[in-house]
Amino acid sequence: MKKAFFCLGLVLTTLSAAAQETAEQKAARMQWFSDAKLGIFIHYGIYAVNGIGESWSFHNGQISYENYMKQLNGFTAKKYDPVAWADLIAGSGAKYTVITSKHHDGVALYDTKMNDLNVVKKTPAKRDLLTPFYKAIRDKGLKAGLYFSLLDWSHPDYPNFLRDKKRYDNDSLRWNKYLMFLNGQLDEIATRFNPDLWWFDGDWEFGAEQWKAKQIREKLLNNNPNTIINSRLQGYGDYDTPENGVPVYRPASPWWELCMTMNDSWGYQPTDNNYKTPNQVIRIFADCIGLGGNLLLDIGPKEDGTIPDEQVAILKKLGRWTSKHSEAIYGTVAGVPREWFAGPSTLSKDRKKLYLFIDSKPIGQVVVKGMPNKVVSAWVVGKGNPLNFNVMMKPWWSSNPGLLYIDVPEDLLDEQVTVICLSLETPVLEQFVK
Ligand code: FHN
Repeated sequence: MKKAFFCLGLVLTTLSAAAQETAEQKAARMQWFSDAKLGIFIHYGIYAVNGIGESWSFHNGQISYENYMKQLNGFTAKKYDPVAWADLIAGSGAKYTVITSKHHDGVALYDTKMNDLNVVKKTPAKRDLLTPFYKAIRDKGLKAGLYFSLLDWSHPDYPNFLRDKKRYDNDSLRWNKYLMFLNGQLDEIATRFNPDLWWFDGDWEFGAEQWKAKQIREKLLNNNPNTIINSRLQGYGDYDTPENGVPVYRPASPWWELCMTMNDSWGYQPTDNNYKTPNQVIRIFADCIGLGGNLLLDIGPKEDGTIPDEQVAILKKLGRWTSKHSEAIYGTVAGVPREWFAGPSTLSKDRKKLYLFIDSKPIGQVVVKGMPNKVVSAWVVGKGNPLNFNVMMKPWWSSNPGLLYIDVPEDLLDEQVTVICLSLETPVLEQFVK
């Protein structure tokens, strides 16, 4: 009982720095995230043993719970090399990563003290997989995020189990026991890993009141005033998380991140070969940053800790492209309206450099329509070659900005997406930034 009061005390942390944050303070807290642009999501778990759907496969009845959990016996992590993972992630150009600490199946990737359902106690891997990964990621200077499922379909005090089978309805004692368990895990993760970013999931099964979402937020920000929380905390998060659907228009939130699978699966599923091509991934990435967002690109390692070849290949191709075009990517803001340029674009923070992403082979010159800012010079990003340009249809007596034509010789085109930079005499006005 004593323990119960202590834990609830932790949950019900009151007055906090988090609650009093100003818009400027929030913008400062979110700055690294805004600048980072690319993150790598990792769904690593026992579902990789059979190569089936993470958690959902038992919840939806494709496999029995008992057989799903038999995968614990086959989860070896025997070739797990967190330093190699960190190298690959950093090489892709990602500036942060988000790894599953626990998916909806309740199996923790670290040695939680709150129950026995973790890879240390229940699998041949027999070790905490998060600590060495966090070290490797932080050694590389990357930000470290953790995915955590609020719902836990395995926990005996969690109301929901299978799609058509509940454990209970309206039992506040059991629910409070679950909340103590949940908060116990959050406390140990906060203490041991101190994530730069909390990526919650599974909030849809209950409302903010029931989760005590406000208290969770306050607790995590009191623990680390610089941490960031994704949107999936029933209204108490910091940024939006559209999933597997590229926004066409800029989302309402100033901070957002598209989370996206490389094929159609989050975890390792060998039968799913519906991979996006590197070109598609790069173009989607350009769309995201052009609309002021980030891309959180998912990989699903095999049970032994190796990353499927197709996924490695995509990360490497992405890495070549991000490294060549880094000035147009990191630390930029959303670009100019599509009426000006028919493709994604970004702007430097001072809005005096406009980066145009040319994602197909131009027939003739590249055109920018209606931009009032005078161009001082233009070049190919990553190569530096100066480009010729001229303005047409701008009579001296007219305020019409005219048409800006830029020559982009074919031999300067990138094999994926070419980026050109226009250096402007004056900043693009904020009202024009998409
Ligand atoms: O149910 C999960 C799913 O398995 C996966 O983890 C994704 C990643 O964003 N989130 C949930 C669905 O929104």
